[in-house]
Amino acid sequence: MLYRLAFAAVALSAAAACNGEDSAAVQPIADAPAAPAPTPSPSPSPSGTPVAGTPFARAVIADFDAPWAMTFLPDRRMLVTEKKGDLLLVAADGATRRTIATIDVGSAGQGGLMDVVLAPDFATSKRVYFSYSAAGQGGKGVVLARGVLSGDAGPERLASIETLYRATPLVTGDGHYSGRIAFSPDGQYLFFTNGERQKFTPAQDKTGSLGKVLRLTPDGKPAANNPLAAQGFLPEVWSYGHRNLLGIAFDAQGNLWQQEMGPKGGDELNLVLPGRNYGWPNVSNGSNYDGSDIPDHAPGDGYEAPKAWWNPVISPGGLMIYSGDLFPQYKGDAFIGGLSSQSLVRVDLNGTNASKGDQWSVGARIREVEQGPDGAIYVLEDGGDSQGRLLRLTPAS
Ligand SMILES: [Ca+2]
Ligand SMILES: [Ca+2]
Repeated sequence: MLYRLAFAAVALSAAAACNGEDSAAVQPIADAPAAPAPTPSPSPSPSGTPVAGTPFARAVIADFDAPWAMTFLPDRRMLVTEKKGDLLLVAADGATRRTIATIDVGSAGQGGLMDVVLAPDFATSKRVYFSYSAAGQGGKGVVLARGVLSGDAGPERLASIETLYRATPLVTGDGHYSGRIAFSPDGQYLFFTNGERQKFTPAQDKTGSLGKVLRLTPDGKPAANNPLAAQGFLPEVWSYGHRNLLGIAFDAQGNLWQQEMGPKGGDELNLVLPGRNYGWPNVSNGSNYDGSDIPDHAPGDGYEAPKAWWNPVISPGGLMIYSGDLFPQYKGDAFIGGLSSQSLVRVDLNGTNASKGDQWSVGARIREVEQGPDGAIYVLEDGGDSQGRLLRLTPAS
């Protein structure tokens, strides 16, 4: 029960009923009281410090300047994005790093260099996909791009960078870009999230990509036979009625899951089904920031309801579905990084259903959750506009 009490304290003190995407309040994780000397263990290493109230031991791997996302290379090195535009190639132990690309991003507000994922055929293609915010005529929008990790002629760098897709329309402001990327298990499709840019109604607008999940080819073109084109939507749209989608991932059964930030309350974990309308801004289990009500999701309203939702909010910042062996009890579960809630959240996935599991207070805004090749859980602290750490979580005992 300790973690529940700890979380309750955080929720009360941090007014966590509002989503904290805009908040820059950052508290580093305090080191736990002096731990006994670590007993040698063959794997994994390094051993960590127990985190009170959680089943985890924590090792600090590295820190970064406002990190946003990460992924692992087959050789266990890591790619990490920093919001201001640097893409870093980081040694597996975190000790060394190299900037392999600097992207010209509009890093104001929530904009910046955002997600990074490997191509399904990375072993041969060396392709790396990423997203960022960029300005153009009429405003700003999220962009999908890719490059090739090249080290043939000296130090590794990201070469042959090409823009694949640009959200439309460009609008003012610096919020709710989303920009998360997931490939389908067969590698044929790229799912790309476009947030509604804090403009509400674009999520229901057929003529734009905002507030949508898109299904693209790996070249960034609309995939064939998407479900809403016949109804007049853009041909790349897979589902709509979304708000700010900061996590998207497939589970081992091939189900696609997506998390999004609700307004004042109403954060959602959704099962993404083709052609469905997820309701924003017409329905939400939260309410508007000005206090006005929004009708809740309700049976028969025509909108796809979330499989799990949160009030007070957790401010979901990153999504990972665990498939490793280091935490056998969590295999198949979803892990969500909480921003304003400063927590790591676990959700039980059972087929196409989900139920809330644990919410561990960790004392820092969590932007990204990733599974390591060793089965450890890696989290990136958000850092606001300053330093955020990469932490490696292993079983506490
Ligand atoms: Ca990632
Ligand atoms: Ca919804």
